[in-house]
This record gives sequence, C-alpha cells and structure tokens, in this order.
Amino acid sequence: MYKLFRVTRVSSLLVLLFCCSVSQAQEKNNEKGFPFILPKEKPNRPLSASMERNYDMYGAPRPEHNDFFTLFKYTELKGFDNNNGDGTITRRDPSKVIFENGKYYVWYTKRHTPTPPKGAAKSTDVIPSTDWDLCDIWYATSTDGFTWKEEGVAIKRPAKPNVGWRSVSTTDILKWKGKFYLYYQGFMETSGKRGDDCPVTVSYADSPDGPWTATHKLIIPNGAKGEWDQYSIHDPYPLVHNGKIYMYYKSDFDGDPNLIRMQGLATADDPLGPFTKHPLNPVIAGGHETTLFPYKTGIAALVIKDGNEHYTVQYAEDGVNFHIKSIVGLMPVAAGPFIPDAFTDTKDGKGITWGLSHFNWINGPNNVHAILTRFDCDLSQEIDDHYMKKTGIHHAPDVHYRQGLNYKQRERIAKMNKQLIDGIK
Ligand code: AAL
Repeated sequence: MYKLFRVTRVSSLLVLLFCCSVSQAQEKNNEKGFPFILPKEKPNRPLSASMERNYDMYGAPRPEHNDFFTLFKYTELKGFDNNNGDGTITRRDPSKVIFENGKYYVWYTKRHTPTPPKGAAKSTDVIPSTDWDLCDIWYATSTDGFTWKEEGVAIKRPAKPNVGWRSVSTTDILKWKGKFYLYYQGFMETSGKRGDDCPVTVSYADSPDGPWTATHKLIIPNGAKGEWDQYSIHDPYPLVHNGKIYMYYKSDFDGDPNLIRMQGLATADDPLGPFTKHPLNPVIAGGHETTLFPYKTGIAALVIKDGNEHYTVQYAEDGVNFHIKSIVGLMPVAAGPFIPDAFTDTKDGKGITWGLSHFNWINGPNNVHAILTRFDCDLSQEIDDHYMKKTGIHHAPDVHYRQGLNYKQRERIAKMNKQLIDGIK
C-alpha cells in the first residue's frame, strides 16, 4: 500500500514538473512577437480582439483559404433586347437557374410598358409606378449561361381581383417530386401607393416550359397586424433542407422613413403549404433579395445591401442561426445562382460558381429600368479558383463621384468651416 502511495506521489510530481516546464516554454514563446508565418490554427498566446475574431469567426484566417470568401465577376448577357435602354423594358429579379431538358432555365420579372416608371401619383392602368409594377413573369433558356433565348411569358398577371392582378414579380423556382413550382409576389395594389405591399402566391406545372396553373392563393401571407411582416412578403426563396421546404423571404418594416429590411423563414411539408413561420423570425437581421444555397451540412446566404451585416456571406448549420463567415465586395444584386443540389436535400452542399443577377440601371429619374447580368464566383467545394480569392477591387473614380454629396451636406460643411474660421478670428 505504502509502495503504491510512493509511486503515485512520484508520478504526480513528474507531471507537475512537466506542466511547469511546458508553461514556462509557452510563456517564453509568448514573450516573442507574433510569428512571421501566419499560423493556420489559432496560436496559444494572448491575441487582440481582431486576431481572436480572425481565427474564430471566419472560414479561415486568410481570405484565400476561406471557403466563404470570393470575388464576383460580371459578364454581359447576350439575347435580351431592351429597346436600347429607353426604360420601356425591364428585366429583373431572376430566379435560381436550373438545368432541365439539356439546358439552363431562368425566370424573371419583365415589364414592357409605354413609358418608364413614373411614381405612384402618376401611375395609371398602363403607366407603371415602380420598375416592378405592371409586370409579368417571363423565362429564358441557355446552353452556356451567357447567351439566352427569351422563350415567352410563364405567368401572366391574372384578372382583377385575383392575387397579383396589378403585377406579378420577383419569382423563384422549386422542383419537388417531379413538379415545378414558381413562387412570386402578387401585387393587389399599385406598388408605392402605400409602401411596397404584397403577399406571395404560387403556380405549378409538370414541365419548366409550363403550362403553369395559378393557385390564386396566398401561400405566405403577411403577418398579423403589428408584426414585422404585416405589410410585405418579398423575394420568396425556396430550398429543400432537412426533408422540408425552407422558404426564405424578406419583409420591409418599421415604416417609412425608418424602413429596415430583414429575412424570415417559413417551412412546409408540401409546396402548396401550409407554411409555418419560424418563431425566431427574422432569422437574418439584414439583406435584400437574399440568395441562399446548401453548403456542406447547412445553408449559406449572400446578405446584400441592407442592415449592419450587409455585404457578408453567412452560414447557418441549422438554416436558422446565421453567422458571418466573410465580408465581400461587389455582391450580385438579387442573385439567382445555379445550385445543382438546391432541391436534393443534400447533407453535403457543393456551393455555387455562377448565376444571374440584375443591375438597376437608373439613367436619370426618367429612365428607371434594370437589366439581367451573369456573375461568377468561387463559393464552391468543387472548384479552387485563386483568381476569385483576391481582396482588392478597383473602382473607376466615376463610381465614387456618383455617390457625391448633396446640396444640404455641402451647406453643413460650409457652416462647419465658417464656425472654425470665426472661432480663430
Ligand atoms: C426588389 C425586391 C422586391 C421588391 C422590389 C421588387 O428589390 O426586394 O421585388 O418588391 O424590389
């Protein structure tokens, strides 16, 4: 017994000595400056808040190793005529791109009106208020993703008082059990008259070429009075995840002039509903026309334009609780990527490399319209494109000068200069 006690005491003493020498070595090491070669793993030494974040928050400590970091490159599309950009034709808010019957398909909002949008006050039955007023949903196909053939109208706006009678817009596609479902915003009043209010409805078809049967139903209804999504349900975006349909959507809330945009989630077992809104909504505290895709075991999101976390790529293991994984520039607006595994309920999402998005072309206030464009990126497990992993983006001075100061700001600056000069006198 005594012997055993002695052996245990000796070995604990040795362990203690070993630990002391390790921690002394560690201390010594910590006295040295941060290593020249950036460690791939978080080093065991005191770190600044920024360095802690650099290791804990993102996909990797350097952007070129971060799966969630990418550049976006843009290419002009061929095949879409727009009356030389006179504003009478717009194409915007493309759906996801899918591959069926040996070609790519995309659906989008198309407006072809006698004039460009003129604002709510001047709008009529034929004059649009906004760029997405008096629209129908059209589709196009392509075999290379660069040259597209406009095939025609997929969803025409229905007769009054059906949902969408004033305009149908901002669609997205779901394939579920061999059938196709197009979800879209159905305006029942002129956009801009009282905010941009609308619910979401759905049409279905056996083929991506249609014919499409309208349900005329509110598939994702607005929230109850006083709730964040009481007025608008925008940008419906279906994916298949965990055996269910995950429908992400945006709402504009807090009322003008404090408007804020965030993303909600509603799930269903059937494409025609019922959709149950997630109790944690809004699930993304920002974003606008948010693009999502299965990535590894979870869901990734391109959060553009709105909110504190605009222009970030985020990831949620459960599709609900999103975390920032990278900060990017020149994000595609209203992107509809090609996501081969969008509807396969994958547990190993491969990510995205390209898609369509739009540019809002505002050629002055009298010529508001949008065009579709192609974007490419590397947010994919399947490619490793170092040209997409650079952080510097060059903008011509014109891009900056177009964000110029307004008259009131110039006045404020003049006043501050004067106060300073008068104070010195
Ligand atoms: C877009 C989208 C929705 C809005 C309008 C057309 O940015 O968020 O589709 O209703 O603008």
